[in-house]
Amino acid sequence: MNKKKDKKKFKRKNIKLSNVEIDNVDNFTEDEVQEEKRAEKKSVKKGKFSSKSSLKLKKGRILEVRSNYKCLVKIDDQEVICTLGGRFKHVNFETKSIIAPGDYVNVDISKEFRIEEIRDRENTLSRFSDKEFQMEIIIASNVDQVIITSSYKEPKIKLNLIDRYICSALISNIDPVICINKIDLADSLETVHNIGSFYLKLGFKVIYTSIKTASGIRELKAILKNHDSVFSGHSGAGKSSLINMLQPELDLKTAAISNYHKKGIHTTTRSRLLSWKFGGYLVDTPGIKTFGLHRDDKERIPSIFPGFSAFTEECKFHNCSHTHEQNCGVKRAVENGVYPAARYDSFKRIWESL
Ligand SMILES: Nc1nc2c(ncn2[C@@H]2O[C@H](COP(=O)(O)OP(=O)(O)OP(=O)(O)O)[C@@H](O)[C@H]2O)c(=O)[nH]1
Ligand SMILES: [Mg+2]
Ligand SMILES: [Zn+2]
Repeated sequence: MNKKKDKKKFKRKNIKLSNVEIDNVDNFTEDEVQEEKRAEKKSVKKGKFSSKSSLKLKKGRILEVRSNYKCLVKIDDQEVICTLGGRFKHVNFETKSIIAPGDYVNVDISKEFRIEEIRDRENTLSRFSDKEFQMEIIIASNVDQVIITSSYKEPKIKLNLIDRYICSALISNIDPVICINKIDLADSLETVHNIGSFYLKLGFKVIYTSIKTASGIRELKAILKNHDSVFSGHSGAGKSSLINMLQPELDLKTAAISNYHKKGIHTTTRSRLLSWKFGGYLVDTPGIKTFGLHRDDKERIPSIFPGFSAFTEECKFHNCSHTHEQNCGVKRAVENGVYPAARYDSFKRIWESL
C-alpha cells in the first residue's frame, strides 16, 4: 500500500497557567504527591516549570470536556473534575477546542484540581468549519486510529465522508479503519463488499459489522485491542451500539433513527474517553453532518487521496493537482476506467470545497 505516513503533526506547544478551583486532594497518598514533587524538581532543573515550585503536579488524561474551562480527568484510577483558567483561551485563538478528550495534562492537586499544562499532542483528529476563518474542532487527541463508522443504510453510506476522514487521518498520522455497519440491512453481502473492496485493495482496514447478527464484531475487537481509537461518523451509524456490543457494561445511550428522514437523532451529545477491558481506550463521539478539512492542507490532498499514488508518476508535473493539468496520470486512469470515476468526483468535491 502506498499510504504515506505523514510525519506532520498537529503539535502545539505546552500551554501553562496558574489559578483556578476544585475538590478533594485527600484521595492521593502522600507518596504519590511526593513522587510528583520530585518529578517536578527534575523538570525545574530542565527549565520546564520554572516559577511553579509550590505546585503538586500529577499527570492525567482528559476523559470528557464539559466546557472550555471544565473537564473530567482521569488521574491514576480516579476521575476528577478539573478546571482551566481563562488565560488558555488567548493562547490559541484558532481553535474552538482548547482541551479535547484524549489530552494528557498536568494537574495541580495542591489546593484544587487545576490544569496547569496541556502536554504536547501526539496527534489530533480535527475537523474545521467552512467559514472564511476556519476554526478547528478537535474530535479527539492522542489516538492511534479512527474507526470511520458508516451504516450501509439508514442513514445511507456516504463515501465522500469516508474519503474526507481518510485524508484527514493520513495528514494527522492516525490510522483510518473503515467500518461499514448495519450490513444486516443489505440485500446481499456482495453489495457491501463491493463498496469496501476499493479501500481494501489499497491496503486500508475495512470491516463489515452488524449488531443484529454480530458479524464482524470479533474482527473489530481485534483491531481495537491495546490501541486508542476514536469512533466517528454520521449520527445513527451505530457507533455507541457497536461499543455497547463490545462492552455491554458501558451501557451507552443509543436511539432509533428518525422514521421520516432515516437519519440519526444525535443521541450521543458529548465525546467521552472510555477504557476497554481488553486493553486500550476508545472515544465515543457525537455524530457529525460534515467533515471539513483545512485549506492549508489542500495542496496535500492530490498526493494522499486514496488510490492516486499508483498513477501520479505519469503526471507531467510533480505537484500535479489532477484537476486542470494536461498529461495527468490520474485523469488518464479515470478516462480509461482504471480508477473509479465516482472516487475521482469525490476528490474533486473535496478539492473544490477548499
Ligand atoms: N439494523 C441495524 N441497526 C443498528 C445496527 N447498529 C446500530 N443500529 C441501530 O441504529 C440506531 C442508532 O444507533 P446508535 O448507536 O445510537 O448510533 P450512533 O452512531 O451512536 O449515533 P449518534 O450518537 O447520534 O452519533 C439504533 O436504533 C441502533 O439499534 C446494526 O448493525 N443493524
Ligand atoms: Mg452515539
Ligand atoms: Zn495528475
